[in-house]
Amino acid sequence: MQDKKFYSVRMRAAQKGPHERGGKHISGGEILSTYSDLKDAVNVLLEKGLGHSRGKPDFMQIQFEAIHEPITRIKPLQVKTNEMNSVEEGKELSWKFLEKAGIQRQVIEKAYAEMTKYSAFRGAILVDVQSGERMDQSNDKGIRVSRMDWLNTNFKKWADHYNEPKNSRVKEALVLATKVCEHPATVAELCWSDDPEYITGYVASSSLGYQRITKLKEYGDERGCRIFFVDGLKSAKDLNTYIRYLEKQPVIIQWEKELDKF
Ligand code: WAQ
Ligand code: MG
Repeated sequence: MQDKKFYSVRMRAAQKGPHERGGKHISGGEILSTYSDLKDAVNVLLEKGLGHSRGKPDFMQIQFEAIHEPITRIKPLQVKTNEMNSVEEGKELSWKFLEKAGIQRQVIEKAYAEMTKYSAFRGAILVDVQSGERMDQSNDKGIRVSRMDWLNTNFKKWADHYNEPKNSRVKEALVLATKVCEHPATVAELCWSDDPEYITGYVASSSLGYQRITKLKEYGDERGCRIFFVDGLKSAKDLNTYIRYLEKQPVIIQWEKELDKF
């Protein structure tokens, strides 16, 4: 069967002017939509940006474009929730997971020490697991992963089956982590929100799955984190191919109960 045509719909919102003129990042979002659902998709993103805990935006851009590349379908990462008593405990567990994924302690230490520099970005930064150095040259933007989604009916079936939260935040984060970890150059991802009231974060990798950690920052803290630890990107060409995958490769997450048994 031939795929329906999909459109990539993207939003970014900022305060005190657009991002490129120094405005504060408020919210961003990405959806894959059919033509007939475009109105809803734009509306969902509009509402996401308007009612945000980081503040009222005075700049917003919403755009859509047709996707011509074939869409890859991938299974969601396995989810586990780790209940924490404190942020310290949460941070410690995130270290353990990153080490388990094969990242050396000094690289994790450097990433943690430097991450406040990146905590107002609207995208993610790439860190080389060999050198601990940042690899992308996106300045103060970060790399924004796009063109991925999970059709709601399939997501709800999955959430019912595993008794996982059905909110769009968990869905969006799991979609992003699944896309990012599918690429062989990704060793692991470390993430927590820049929304002041949301303190659950995660470490994800193809072998660890999506490990939710219920306390990774203090309430009220607006500093977010999104780091992709990468390996094997030996040339500028490799790096560009990886970034192109993150930004442009269309991916739909699809869970099939029948397939899950094997
Ligand atoms: N691509 C790259 N980086 C992104 C993207 C994207 N599409 N979206 C967000 N970021 C970066 C950006 O720097 C944000 O500041 C930071 O991540 C946090 O984004 O309970 O809500 O959307 O399982 O605030 C994780 C836990 C929640 C969910 C993460 O992130 C759960 C979250 P936010
Ligand atoms: Mg946010």
